Amino acid sequence: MTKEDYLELYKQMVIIRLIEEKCEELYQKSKIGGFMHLYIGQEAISARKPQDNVITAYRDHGIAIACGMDPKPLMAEMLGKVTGCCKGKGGSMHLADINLRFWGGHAIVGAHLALATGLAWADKQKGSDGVTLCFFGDGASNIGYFHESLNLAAVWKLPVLFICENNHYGMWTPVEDASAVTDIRKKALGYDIPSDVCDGMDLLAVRKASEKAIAHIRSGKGPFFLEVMTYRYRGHSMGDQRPYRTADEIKEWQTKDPIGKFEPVMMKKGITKEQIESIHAESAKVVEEAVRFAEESPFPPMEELYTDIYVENQ
Ligand SMILES: Cc1ncc(C[n+]2csc(CCOP(=O)(O)OP(=O)(O)O)c2C)c(N)n1
Ligand SMILES: [Mg+2]
Repeated sequence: MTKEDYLELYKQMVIIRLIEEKCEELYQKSKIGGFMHLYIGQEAISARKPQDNVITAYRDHGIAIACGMDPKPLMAEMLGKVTGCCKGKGGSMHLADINLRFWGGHAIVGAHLALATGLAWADKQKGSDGVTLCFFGDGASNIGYFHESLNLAAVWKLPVLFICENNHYGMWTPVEDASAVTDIRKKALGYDIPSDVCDGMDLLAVRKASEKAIAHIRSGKGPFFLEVMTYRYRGHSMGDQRPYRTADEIKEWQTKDPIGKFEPVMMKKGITKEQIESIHAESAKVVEEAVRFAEESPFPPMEELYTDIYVENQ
């Protein structure tokens, strides 16, 4: 990777972090409604160049940015405004933009794995060399859809990368209390899907592992399973006071912060402290402008209640 790649990916992580901190603030001021799940701590996983189909669960803000979504329609969607990526009707858990091949955040745990399998099947039918990147949590691996999707993807050798973001908890429940195996990738063995594991707090480690996995899939060998070890600093969703984990545990993970950890790596590559500081200043401006855009945008008109419900036959 070039110096420019490092700068671009770093900026992506910083923007995600700042957007999440801003969303937290706006939620506390009741400007954002509904459920909201923050990605803080998991930025290194989604930070990558836009490519292929991407689909994820409700913890989707960072992944939307990594797919190339402009912070303005993202923030407008958070505030329920008509200029949002889903005209303000999706909200935090349902960001989507199919023009970016970002097939959205999904609130039903595990359900989107079946959609990912369908997207990959469509690519295979069309003879395209597209790959579907499907992000989901450790908790989702206990759901029936997970097993059905892995099975069919393996039987039909579909081009799908299952990326399990193992942040060690499903809501308040630690992995070991909900899953018979704590190395989630072992579940892929049951479907003869090859797998790998990497450090999700390390941007370069995630890139290396995902590039290897994607090359495997693109060569026509069928699905791959990547388990990414990570941690969310905030609660499961807003209002979660985190009584189920200690302050020391959170602090320990914060010493491995994906943004902080990447700075010395950038400096070794010849990037200066001033360049890093200017990325922070530029990103803060981008987020500020996105919030202003969202706040100044109108709410959708009442007629919007009746649109985008059914797809017209074409
Ligand atoms: C089918 C279904 N069951 C239960 C829920 C409630 N629920 C929402 S998030 C969640 C935990 C999922 O944890 P994980 O897959 O590890 O994702 P994370 O939130 O850690 O990113 C649960 C049980 C749901 N949304 N859908
Ligand atoms: Mg989890």
